Amino acid sequence: MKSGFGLNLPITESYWKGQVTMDGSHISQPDHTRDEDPVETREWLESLAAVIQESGSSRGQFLVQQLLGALRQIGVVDATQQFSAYRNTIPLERQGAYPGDLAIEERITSILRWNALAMVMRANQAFGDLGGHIASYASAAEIFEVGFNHFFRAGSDGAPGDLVFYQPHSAPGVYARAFLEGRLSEGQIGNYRQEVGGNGLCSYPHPWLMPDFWQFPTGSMGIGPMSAAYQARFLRYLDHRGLQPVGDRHVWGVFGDGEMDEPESIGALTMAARERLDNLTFIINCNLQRLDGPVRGNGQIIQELESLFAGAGWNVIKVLWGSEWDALFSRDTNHVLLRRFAETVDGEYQTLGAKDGDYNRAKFFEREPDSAALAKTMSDAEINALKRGGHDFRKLYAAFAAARAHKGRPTVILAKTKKGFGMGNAGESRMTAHQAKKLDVEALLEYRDRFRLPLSNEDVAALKFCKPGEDSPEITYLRARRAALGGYMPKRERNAPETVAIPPVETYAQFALQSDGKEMSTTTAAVRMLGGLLKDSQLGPRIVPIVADEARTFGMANLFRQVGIYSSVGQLYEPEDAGSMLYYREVRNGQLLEEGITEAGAISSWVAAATSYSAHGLAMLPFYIYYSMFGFQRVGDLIWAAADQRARGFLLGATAGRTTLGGEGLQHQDGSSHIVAATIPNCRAYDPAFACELAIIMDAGARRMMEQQCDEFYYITVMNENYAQPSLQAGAADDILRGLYRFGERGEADAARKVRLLGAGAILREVIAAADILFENFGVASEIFSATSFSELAKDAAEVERGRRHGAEIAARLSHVETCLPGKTPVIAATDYVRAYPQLIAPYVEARFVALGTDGFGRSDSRAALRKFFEVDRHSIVLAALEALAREGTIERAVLVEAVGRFGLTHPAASPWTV
Ligand SMILES: Cc1ncc(C[n+]2csc(CCOP(=O)(O)OP(=O)(O)O)c2C)c(N)n1
Ligand SMILES: [Mg+2]
Repeated sequence: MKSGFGLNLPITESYWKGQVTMDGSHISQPDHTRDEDPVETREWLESLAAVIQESGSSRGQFLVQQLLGALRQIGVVDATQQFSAYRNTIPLERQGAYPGDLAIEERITSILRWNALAMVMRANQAFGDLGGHIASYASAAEIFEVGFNHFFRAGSDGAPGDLVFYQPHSAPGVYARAFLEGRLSEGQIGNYRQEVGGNGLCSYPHPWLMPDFWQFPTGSMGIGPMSAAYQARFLRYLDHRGLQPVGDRHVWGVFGDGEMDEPESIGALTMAARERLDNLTFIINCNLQRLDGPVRGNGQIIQELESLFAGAGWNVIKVLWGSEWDALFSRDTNHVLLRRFAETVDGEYQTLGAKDGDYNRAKFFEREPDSAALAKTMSDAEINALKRGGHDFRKLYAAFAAARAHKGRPTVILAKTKKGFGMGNAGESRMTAHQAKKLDVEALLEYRDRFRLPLSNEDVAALKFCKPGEDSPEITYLRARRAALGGYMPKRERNAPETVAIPPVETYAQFALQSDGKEMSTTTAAVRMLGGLLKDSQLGPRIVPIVADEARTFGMANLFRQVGIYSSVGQLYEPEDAGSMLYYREVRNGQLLEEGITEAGAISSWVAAATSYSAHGLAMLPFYIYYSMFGFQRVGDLIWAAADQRARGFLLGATAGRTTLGGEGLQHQDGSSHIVAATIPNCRAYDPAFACELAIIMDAGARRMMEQQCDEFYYITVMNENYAQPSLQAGAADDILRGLYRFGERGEADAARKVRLLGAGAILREVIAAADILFENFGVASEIFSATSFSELAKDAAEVERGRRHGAEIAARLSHVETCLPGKTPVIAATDYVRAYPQLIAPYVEARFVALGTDGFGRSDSRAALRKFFEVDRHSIVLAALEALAREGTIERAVLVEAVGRFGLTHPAASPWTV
């Protein structure tokens, strides 16, 4: 195995022989990988090498393809994963010249590294429990700097720029840069992770906390990669719809190699490739480590990721070795280095990374005579100075440039780095690197020397921030580079330059406001209103309807025809239902985003649209309609991040409620989404019973988000139960928005036997029926309220209560709960959600408060059976009211017993939440 391997074959001998798998393990070889005739094998390999020498590598590849094709034809399937040799994808010959000033960029990077480190250490010296990370940015500094100095373009003159997703725990490095740029003060970076006083910096990118700075929340691993992919797609969507040209705007995302284990990280890879998103580049910081230890100690994460991304259809560029290795590679005529690399698992690379040149010579180079010979002329210091590619500006630049130029596919740059690069014994490639938050003075001095920082011993000991003067070459250079790229980043716009007017509610929702008892479901009403809004010449084009393969479920098939389904390639087939009115119409300027069965993908699209006002300077109004159970419960963290990102849009939780979605059973019936929604500060959540309430909420929400540019979003549950819809009552609108309005009454207002009945969503109708029964059978009068939002009520009541403690102005008024429910009249509240939902207002109600709800597992049955089972049906409400009155001493207990008998209400002994 000699002569042939003088060529640059993309694979090593070990791979050919099947001795080493991608995970690096020496597999127990099945028959077809055992070399039964090494002489014959060599002949084949030498022939291939000769062909490549004679006719070039593409001819070689062609022949191999033919051979593979022949194998497949006879049914022999090649099951190995696709990856290339463990070296840089871009060879030295194609690397090109570096356009920057390497010396200055290195100095800047050193200063940034120091300031980032000092920021974390200072915070922890002052308050031991503040946390923060040093090692991640230390590994990513060059990646960020190549981006900042040469690629990341800021928006300027009103034209939006590139979108960059920053690896979250590298935030100190991004702050350090903004400090040099003069955008953050010394006081601010001195207050890293000390935000409460108002002049601090948040731990990770959070637009909520730093609304002029961070654009995208990435702190929860996996959300960044998925959001980046859908952002890149959304740019195309805006372009194809003629709303905003995508131009050469690019989406960049720097993510961790450990982070790629999150399902969300890889959940959109095939979408990005399918949509040919060449405006998208991921840079994976492959420091081979995550928090606890190696990402793949017994394998090779870079090879695994290459195989994964290539398989998904991405362009893969590996940046593994720095320029110091170039000379070694050129001397390595028989590819011993590639063989050694292939045999070295990541756990080993980590150990090598933590040790010095001497150890690397003994444990890496001297394992084979050929590699030992290669390193023979090198000193230990030279071996020590061999850097990984992710720390080499030239290699990274070539990769970024190739990514940017690549057409037709998204690109991933797999950049091999060292975790804690430069931290020496305090963290470099150490198992504990991720958690390292301090270096002792000796290590700091070493750090200073290694990066030649202009700091005295005292400065180092005092963790002084380093900032060259305004006229220094470093600051001048840094400013010039950013000026050439359009300005500083990250930077976030708070609002869209122009607002969008919302049409009067009567223009699209008159049918709901004046429904006169017509039967329909609130889902039907919502879809009809959406259809009307889409027709408005101003707002219509800005609406983004989104579904995750449930449009037909919610009666939205008419939108296929009305606005078309977005498809970047149009429709390449004649749809089966071409003749029908509502045929499945895919079109390049289609408006409906039909995401398929990916709630995570659909919500990511929703976020892209809901934050378009800021990221693209173009306000859009997305409506994502989904099974409510597959929202907060399934993709709750993505919704939390959307809130952080100040999303503005509508989430419509359809087929909502535990008993209203009858047959679907335990996994589909939602009894909890309103509880989760209530925990999100800028989410306004409503559970309207009637279409007219829905119309009022949609109108107000659209106005607040689009006209007043409020950073809030709306969660509305809608049901699939058809029932008679009353018209809007005069004067009810404001109270509908506050969360509670008086819907009606039974009996005299001053009756001795009286209760207040609150119902929400579909259960309001049970409440109304209960009021009739109470009056007709027991002479109990009721006031009936529609509780459109217990969470809105609770927020208001809590504000007033807090105001009273603080003697604030707000204390002069009553909360809406107190206004509607004064005095001692017992309150019975029933919803299609768990009891904890109405109980949100219990502390603010003076009277006895009884909550009925659907705690427990759902199950399949009719609505009536389910309501009886969960005890939210009319008779259960009657019982609850009578029991409350009995406890107050207003009625005799005997009345209760009589009611149980009269309605046959022998409830099973076991409560619904235990079975
Ligand atoms: C969803 C989620 N789970 C866990 C964490 C905690 N966490 C923060 S960083 C980290 C390790 C990240 O490793 P990697 O992605 O390889 O980044 P590196 O620091 O090595 O560059 C973990 C587990 C998180 N932020 N988000
Ligand atoms: Mg890592």
